[in-house]
Amino acid sequence: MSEPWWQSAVVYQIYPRSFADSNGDGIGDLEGIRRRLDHLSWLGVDAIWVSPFFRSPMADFGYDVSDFCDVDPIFGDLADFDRLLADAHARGIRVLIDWVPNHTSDQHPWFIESRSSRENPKRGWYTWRDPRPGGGVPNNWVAAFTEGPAWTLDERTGQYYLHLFLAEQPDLEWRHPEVVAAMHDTLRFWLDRGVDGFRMDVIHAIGKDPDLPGDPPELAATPHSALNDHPSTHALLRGIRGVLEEYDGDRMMVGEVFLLDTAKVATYYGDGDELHLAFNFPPLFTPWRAERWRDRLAEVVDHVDPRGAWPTWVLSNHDNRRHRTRYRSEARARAAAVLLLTLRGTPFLYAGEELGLEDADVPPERVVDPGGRDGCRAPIPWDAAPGHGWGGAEPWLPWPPDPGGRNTETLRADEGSILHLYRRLLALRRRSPALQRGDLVTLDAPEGVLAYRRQPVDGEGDPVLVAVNFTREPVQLEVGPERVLVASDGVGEGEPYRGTLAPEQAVILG
Ligand code: ISL
Ligand code: CA
Repeated sequence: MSEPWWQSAVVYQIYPRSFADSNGDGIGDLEGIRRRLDHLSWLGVDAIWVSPFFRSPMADFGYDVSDFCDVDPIFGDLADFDRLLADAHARGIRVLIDWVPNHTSDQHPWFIESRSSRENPKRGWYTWRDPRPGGGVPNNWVAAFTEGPAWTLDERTGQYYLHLFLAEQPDLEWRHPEVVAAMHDTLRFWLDRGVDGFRMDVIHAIGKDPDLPGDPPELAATPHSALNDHPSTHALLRGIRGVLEEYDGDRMMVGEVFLLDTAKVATYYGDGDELHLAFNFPPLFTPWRAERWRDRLAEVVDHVDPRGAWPTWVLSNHDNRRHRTRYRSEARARAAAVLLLTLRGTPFLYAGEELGLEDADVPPERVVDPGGRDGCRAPIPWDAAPGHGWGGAEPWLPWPPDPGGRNTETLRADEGSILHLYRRLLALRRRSPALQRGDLVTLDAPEGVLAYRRQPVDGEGDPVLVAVNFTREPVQLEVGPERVLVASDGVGEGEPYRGTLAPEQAVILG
């Protein structure tokens, strides 16, 4: 039996506003993505995940959806989506879209109806509660971004509605069977169009404790979305999985489980009947230290592997500072790329990391995101010319640092660039069964070094050895007669390994 495609795939996240603009309005769009597919083919990614492009008032830049089954005009239309999908598929690139099941926009027709009166048939599609006796919010849950209450009073009907994010993002009530049916239909809409699957936004939050118990006082400042872990979500996920299984062709779902605890994240794989993949975010918040990374690997071995589940790895996304910024040097970003692309599991790249982009420095007057996540969403520079491939208008956010040097065109012309390193890593992965699906065995290594062997599972292909020097010193590491397949700094590639790792160098040997 052949293994599912998403286990050996490398997925590339595209934040559509920031990727490529086709009509010169300064905002990226679907046609812009389509025109840049050659870059992704050249790089060698297997799949793209496109962050939301649905109709939206953009209070949370598309994570507030007012129509799950249409494209927002700022991004194009359904025909643009169909063309993007067809052209991606023609290049062998799968397409995942971003499904936002926890909440809608407050401008979604469902919510407009729901809030119109207590008797409205859609009242129960959202979570409405009376004020507490004597007035006040129903519980102490805190919303993300604002750090204010997760409740807003609707004056007209005198009840509060729940929103784990902005007040413009009311939470759907997944205990209501009509919500389940309506949301399943939104999946079918896109599955019918041919998408390969979904990234599912804050999926761990869709089921809530019906009693809405308050969060413990010591966690009262933490957004409830980072704490919600109610058992009812698991049955909901099995229902969602069932919808995907109505379709042929290995459709998949990767869930954003924003619980910073790998043991909890692992439960969302269920018994092979919930998520195919779950994002595990503790590594994304892990500093550049060998011991800390060793712990992260061990947590996956302890909690994900025993379920027969397949891990994921991610270092950057549209919600957090890029790892190039967090790790503060290109040498580390390069070594981190070797790590990310050689661990056991499915790696997720965030557009621009292959260019070694840093977050933009966004002056206060240009900050537009209520969560302050603008820096990592800076536009991708495509060439060295002043508009960097974005046509005329000033893009919606400032450029990242050094767009004249750090752009796709300039780095493609430089074989020593980080962009070429990513390409060589992807090419090696693609021809190495050990890297794609092999077991991972951690090896003894000097302090500050992480070393592991990737061992082919069924004797298919050769094992490879990976060593990452997290320190600023050269380190001796004896591993027998091996050849350097890839080095993060390019030094010595194709030559025999000499037994020394340069400072902050990572190598793949085989
Ligand atoms: O963004 C965060 C911290 O800066 C996270 O806590 C984030 O709220 C969490 O990862 C959930 O994120 C997802 O849902 C949000 C949306 O704003 C994010 O962009 C999305 O990735 C609400 O839909
Ligand atoms: Ca545009």
